[in-house]
Amino acid sequence: MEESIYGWWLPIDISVNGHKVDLLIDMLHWFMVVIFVGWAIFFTYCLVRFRAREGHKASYETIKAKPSKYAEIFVVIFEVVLLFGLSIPTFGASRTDFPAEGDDRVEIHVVAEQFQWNVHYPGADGKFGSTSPKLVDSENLVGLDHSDPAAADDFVTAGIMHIPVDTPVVIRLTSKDVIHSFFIPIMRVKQDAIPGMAIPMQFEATRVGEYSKAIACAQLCGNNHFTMSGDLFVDTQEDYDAWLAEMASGGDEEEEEEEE
Ligand SMILES: [Cu+2]
Repeated sequence: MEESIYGWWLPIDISVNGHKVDLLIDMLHWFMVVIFVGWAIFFTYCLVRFRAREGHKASYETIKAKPSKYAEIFVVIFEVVLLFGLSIPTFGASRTDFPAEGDDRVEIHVVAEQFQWNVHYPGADGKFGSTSPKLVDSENLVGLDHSDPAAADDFVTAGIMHIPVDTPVVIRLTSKDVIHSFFIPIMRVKQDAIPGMAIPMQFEATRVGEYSKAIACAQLCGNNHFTMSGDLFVDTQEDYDAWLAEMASGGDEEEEEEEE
């Protein structure tokens, strides 16, 4: 919590794929700077060069010069390179190339509600207990079915997410009520949480730390939308295992959890 995660430019990046997103953002902004400055100079030049003067008559012929054609071809090529060279591969890396089940990965279910992120962990057995909307109440935040043996060691935190460092994390995201958007700027990931859909997303943290309010809701979801944040803890594998064990055995008071 010591470290400020938002600087004057982009937030700190502690994810494996984040630098590609940053490269795209940087390139697009520099491209816009070049175009803006270029057009501003050309516009100013035209205002002076073609101002109304005695003895000059306006011509409505379009320009035949080559430079404008070259500039347009350059813009098209640049945008094709951005799209196929950077955007689509980046999107693919973070949205479609999921680590297979059984691989070294951590799976966590996130259930959004007004105005809180409920984070459901499968416990030591690695199996998520079944859930049902009918079982949701103020105690049972995700509607865990306690008659399911797989649910016995499951636990749920509210607004607190622990993940291990250097391990792919797969989130299955859904919502209890309205559309929310699970946004972790320092991981460069954002995904809408939609009622009735379980949407997978993934990221991998590269740096251990406690990141206060690192999880935000990026979809205006009601009056207290602005309070809908969560703390992210990126732990070493040992710390993560210790936290899981602690939570499975009842946890501490600060963190809400489900017990049988
Ligand atoms: Cu929200």
